[in-house]
Amino acid sequence: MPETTTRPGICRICSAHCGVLATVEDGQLTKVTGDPDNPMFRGYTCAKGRALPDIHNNPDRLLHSQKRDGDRFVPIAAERAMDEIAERLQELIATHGPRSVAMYIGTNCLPYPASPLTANAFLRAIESPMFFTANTIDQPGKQIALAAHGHWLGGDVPFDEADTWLLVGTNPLVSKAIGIPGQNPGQNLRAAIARGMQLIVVDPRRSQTAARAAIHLQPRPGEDATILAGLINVVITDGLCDTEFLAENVAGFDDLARAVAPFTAAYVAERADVPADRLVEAARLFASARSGMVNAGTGANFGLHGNLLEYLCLCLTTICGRWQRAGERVTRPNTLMPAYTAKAQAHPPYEGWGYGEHLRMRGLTDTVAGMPTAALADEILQPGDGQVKALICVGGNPMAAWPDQRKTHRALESLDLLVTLDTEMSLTSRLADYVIAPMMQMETPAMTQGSELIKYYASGTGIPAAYAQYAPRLSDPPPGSDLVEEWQFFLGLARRMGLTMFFVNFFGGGGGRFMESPPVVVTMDEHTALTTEELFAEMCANSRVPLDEVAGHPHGKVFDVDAVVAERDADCTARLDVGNAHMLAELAQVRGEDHTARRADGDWPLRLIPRRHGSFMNSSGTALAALNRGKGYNPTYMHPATIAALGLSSGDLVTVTSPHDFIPSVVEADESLREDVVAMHHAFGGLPSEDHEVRARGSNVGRLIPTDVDYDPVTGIPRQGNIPVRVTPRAG
Ligand SMILES: Nc1nc2c(c(=O)[nH]1)N[C@H]1C(S)=C(S)[C@@H](COP(=O)(O)OP(=O)(O)OC[C@H]3O[C@@H](n4cnc5c(=O)[nH]c(N)nc54)[C@H](O)[C@@H]3O)O[C@H]1N2
Ligand SMILES: Nc1nc2c(c(=O)[nH]1)N[C@H]1C(S)=C(S)[C@@H](COP(=O)(O)OP(=O)(O)OC[C@H]3O[C@@H](n4cnc5c(=O)[nH]c(N)nc54)[C@H](O)[C@@H]3O)O[C@H]1N2
Ligand code: SF4
Ligand SMILES: [Mo]
Repeated sequence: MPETTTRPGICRICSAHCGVLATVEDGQLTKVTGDPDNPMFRGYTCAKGRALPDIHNNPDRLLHSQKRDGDRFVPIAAERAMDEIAERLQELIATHGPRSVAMYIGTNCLPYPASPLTANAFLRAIESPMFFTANTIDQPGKQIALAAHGHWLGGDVPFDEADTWLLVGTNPLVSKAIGIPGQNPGQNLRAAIARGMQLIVVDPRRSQTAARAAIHLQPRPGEDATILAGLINVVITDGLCDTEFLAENVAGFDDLARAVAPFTAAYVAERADVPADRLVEAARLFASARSGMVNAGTGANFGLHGNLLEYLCLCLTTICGRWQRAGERVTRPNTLMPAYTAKAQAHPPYEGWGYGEHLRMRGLTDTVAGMPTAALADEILQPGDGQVKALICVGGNPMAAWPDQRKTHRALESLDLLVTLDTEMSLTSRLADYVIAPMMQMETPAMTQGSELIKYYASGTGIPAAYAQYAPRLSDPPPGSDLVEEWQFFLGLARRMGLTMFFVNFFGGGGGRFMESPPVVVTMDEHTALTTEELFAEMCANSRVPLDEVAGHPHGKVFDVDAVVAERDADCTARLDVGNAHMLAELAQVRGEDHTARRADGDWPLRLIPRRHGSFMNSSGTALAALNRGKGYNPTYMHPATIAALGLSSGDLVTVTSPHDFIPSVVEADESLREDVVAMHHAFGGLPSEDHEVRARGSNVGRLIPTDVDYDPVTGIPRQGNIPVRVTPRAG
């Protein structure tokens, strides 16, 4: 008789970290469903979570690490691969110095909290500053803006009590990422609307979220900073600010008021192509409500000026006084993170960029958002002192996700050593010298600490309750496989290289900055013999609720944490800054742009914008039949009128051309879009030589994006949205 068990687990494909039920037969995961006994999710999952058995048992999954042998790959024992990689790294460091070794952490570190931290400890142990993450090609403006504005130590206002909310270029019903709490966002929004919440959404597409809004502004893409400045201007001129909050806690208000004054409703309406009266109505609705915040997503961040846009979102929240006050409950109390005292006061602005390691191009530096990933390909390609010769990629897919795919291709091919840690032969792994096959999801222990942590990096994220869950390993690695846990791979390298690593929990800007208790430091050297379970225990050593206690509630628990925002310290003089000179100078620059000239460009009549797919997490799952249901490509969504005007039909093959490059694609009608906009999901497609497979695997949006033409001078993020394009018929 096969042994079958069904136990609670945690899906960690996205940051929602849904509590699920996992059925395991003879060690193998066979079914994942929602967990009705989980108090936070109450049975909720999405298609991706329910596909976890197909993801684990995917026939394309790597069961052994791989080593390049000419044009093909041969299996290699993980321990042997570590021997060889350690030796190659030592040679490179001896010849070219530690800076020649870079690390890139992608989205699939999220499921494994120890993985990015150990990767970071390893890089510090070899004394290389070249630690990059997907964050700087995501929304680095969030951390840059927080540095310029400061943090409110009382935390966010709760979504479940607010009567309005403003969402700009984000679609949390699908992405679960921000604004509407991602723990069953559909239910959270339904309950809010039933309670009377008036949602305001700014999106060039009538997204699933926009369709539920009381006011949907459907502007030209890339005008979000303009729109936010316009909204702030209305709030100020209508006298709708929280003057008491401003007087006590805010600096720079007069500068802000002066800077937004030229953004009159008429100007913004004409420039962004939204009705002026709706803009004014949105501002009044937002500011005269009792409670509610502003959150922006990738759509708004990708159109250049992401730092400014995020800063203006904070400014609008702040001038309306929309932060939790003394005596109110703490919206996101820590549970598996250390307890802290939320206070009704500002943490002052701090240095956000311009320090630390300097890149060799475009004047870029380290920042609170991390190192500028959009320049890493250049760091690999540009000869000279400090050139990057080796890259270790953990749970990321540069060939699918980085801007300028052709440049990325040249860069990765020119490396002396490319190592990926990936569950399959991803596009990037196909260029690697070694591919390390890791254990995945249910084969490793899980906890919700990471999902708690993200609130420090962006308001509107994180778990909105004292909720935590721990799940042990639920399934076995596939029979006959040789898989490592990612953090153990780095420990294996360190051991071979004679390094001592200092593993630090909550390193970096957001997390570390606000911890009252010192961060957990675990020293790892050749004598370290830890299990992941033991490492998790260390990581939770100073948690508010002990990990053991959390583990005693296998379905997860909302703990009875009575956290209330404290009064401000008597000696506190800190203020939030809404008049940051850098940001307001950028706003003046935006106002000075000749936007009509930019728009009336006959060569590029359309703008390409990003959007997430409900069934895939970026490139993950796109090739899996259980998720793509026979449609493994990313179409070019266009309004039917635009398709007709171009003499095309839905399903036609087209070429999408930007000023930088071109890709093939397949047209698909989508009435939810503006007629001057097309939308595509990113992280699809093959290598540049595989365009003929467009109907099977789609094409790569990143190829249309140059990294050195339109980019943010602080974070290096290029214009990844609002991309000027034209769409033309293509034979074949
Ligand atoms: N044009 C354009 N570019 C973009 C974006 C966009 O919208 N448009 N979005 C940007 C954003 S927001 C982000 S976050 C980045 C994403 O950039 P990346 O994180 O680099 O890309 P992903 O596709 O998420 O890479 C995930 C990789 O993890 C692998 N994987 C899956 N499961 C596991 C696992 O359990 N363990 C390990 N080790 N690996 C696993 C997958 O096979 C895949 O290769 O892309 C950015 N680039
Ligand atoms: N199902 C699923 N969930 C995911 C992911 C996934 O791939 N699939 N990826 C995860 C990752 S890495 C991230 S970073 C988050 C991202 O989460 P979100 O930022 O919420 O991403 P989207 O769901 O694409 O929503 C972006 C919205 O911006 C709109 N938009 C595009 N251009 C503009 C513009 O110029 N201005 C404005 N105002 N709006 C614009 C698009 O139409 C779209 O509706 O999602 C995460 N969750
Ligand atoms: S919403 Fe995210 S965490 Fe929840 S089941 Fe879907 S992919 Fe997994
Ligand atoms: Mo992302």
